Amino acid sequence: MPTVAVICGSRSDLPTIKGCFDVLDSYGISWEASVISAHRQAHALHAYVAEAEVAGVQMFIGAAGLAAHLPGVLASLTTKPVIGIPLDGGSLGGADALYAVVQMPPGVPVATVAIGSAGAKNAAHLAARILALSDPAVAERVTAFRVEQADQAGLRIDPRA
Ligand code: RP5
Repeated sequence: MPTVAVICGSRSDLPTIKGCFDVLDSYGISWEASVISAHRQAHALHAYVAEAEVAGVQMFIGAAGLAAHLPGVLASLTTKPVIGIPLDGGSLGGADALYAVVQMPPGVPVATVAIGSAGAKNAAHLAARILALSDPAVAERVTAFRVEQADQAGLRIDPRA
C-alpha cells in the first residue's frame, strides 16, 4: 500500500487532479488513486478506508465536485490527515464544493486547498510538507523545490543588455 491514497468522486474528476499525481511523483511519494463516490458507493468507500488504514496509508487526499462530501466522509472514517480538493464541475463554479469541503464541524478536520487544478497540485505539496516532518528524504525535496521555485519566479531586466 502506498503512502498517500487519493480518492475522487468520479472518473470525470481525473483530468483536473492529474497535477496532484505529478507533484506527488516529483517528491518521490508513493500513491494510489481510486474513483469511489461517497454518494454512489458509500459502502465501498468505508471498506476502502478500513483496508487502507490497516495497510499503512499515512494520508488521504479526497477530491470531489458539486455537493462534495467525499473528503468529509474520509475524515469521518480515519484519524489520518485528510486533504480536500473542491472541484469546479457544477454551475456554481466550485463554490458549492468549496463550502462542502471546507465547512467541516469541529473535530473532523479537512485541510482544504483551492478549487480545481491549482488545489490539486497544492494538495500534493501540502502532503509532502506533512510527510517531510518525519521523512528526511521528502524534506530535502521540499526544500529543493522551494529553491527552484524562487529561482524561476525572479526576473531581472537589464536595460544595458
Ligand atoms: C461528484 O460529482 C464528482 O466528484 C464529480 O465532480 C461530480 C460529477 O460527477 P459525474 O456526474 O461526472 O460522475 O460526486
